[in-house]
Amino acid sequence: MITVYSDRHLLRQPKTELFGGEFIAPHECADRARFVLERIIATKLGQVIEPQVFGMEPISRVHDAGYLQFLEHVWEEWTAAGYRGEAVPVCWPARRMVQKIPTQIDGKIGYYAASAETSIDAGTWPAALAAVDVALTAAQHVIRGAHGAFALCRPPGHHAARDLYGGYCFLNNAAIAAQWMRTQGAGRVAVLDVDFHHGNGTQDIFYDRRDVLFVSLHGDPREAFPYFMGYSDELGVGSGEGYNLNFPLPRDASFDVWAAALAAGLRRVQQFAPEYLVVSLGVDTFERDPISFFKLSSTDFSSYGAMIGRLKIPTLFVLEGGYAVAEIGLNAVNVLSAFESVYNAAAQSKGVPIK
Ligand code: SP5
Ligand code: ZN
Repeated sequence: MITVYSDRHLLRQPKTELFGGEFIAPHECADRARFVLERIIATKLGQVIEPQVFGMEPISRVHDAGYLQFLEHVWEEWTAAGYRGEAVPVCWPARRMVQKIPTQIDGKIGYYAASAETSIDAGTWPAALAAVDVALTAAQHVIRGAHGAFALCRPPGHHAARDLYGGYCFLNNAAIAAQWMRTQGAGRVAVLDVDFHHGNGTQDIFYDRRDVLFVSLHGDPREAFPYFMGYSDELGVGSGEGYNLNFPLPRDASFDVWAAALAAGLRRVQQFAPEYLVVSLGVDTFERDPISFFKLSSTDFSSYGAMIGRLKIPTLFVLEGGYAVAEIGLNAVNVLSAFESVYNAAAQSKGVPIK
């Protein structure tokens, strides 16, 4: 399987993450991408290529124009205000308050932030743009006939909504890629989100649509970030009703419980019969992840990669979370290799040529 990767993720190197009332070293760090890349090379998963540049058009189809202007200029406005630290919101348009966009940067950042752990630094915007190019380049490989492709994205994207950042995410790489597949002619695209956290951004973006199915397995929002979305009664709205499917799972859910939910989600995907599948691949479901509470072992990642491969739907994998940095490469690549070997075995037995 081909991997798309860009060094430009190194432009985002925030020093802080607000956690438990302290500014700590961020969980979402550059080493994550380095360890995944090293594992891909060590296991010879396949070629690693640079992204092409796609520009703003595919991004504008998913994100709000004012939000994109904000992200592009937040750092210069923050530093122009005289602040010496990284950009962090302290004030939000909470319940019953007015949803107008302030002109001052503290007001603006509060308007566009969904959470405060995600510090913004000087290189955040160019890094986020590069991550989108990584996702779109990998999507292009799938559109051109690859069974699978891996977008080694950093920063991640699934918490970014149309006009909200947070949860370490700014631009929704997976949603932008799924929309681009539609723009390029695919009738139906499914997004399967296996990150520990609910993909609130992706759900928000496609909530009123029936052309993009969203299925997410995640920690119960009563107990886990993003807390305010991800319940099982969120089914979609308008013509999108029935095209959003959430599996909130309890603390310490075993792999058997998790895999049963995945099997149910995959049955819905099969019934939907999309041209392409986009997997938001977070590996923070791992038993030793520092901020999550599922209990998957490294071999469980192979098991579920095989389950996804048995669908035989051309699949774009987009990296999301995963904060047990030493094992992030093992766990992510276990999913990809198992997907690939099962997909190829299934294709061979049907006499379909292997790409
Ligand atoms: C992409 C992704 O995985 N984003 C995750 C963002 C999580 N941000 C909030 C973290 C709060 C963690 N609280 C954990 C308590 C552990 N005892
Ligand atoms: Zn996550």
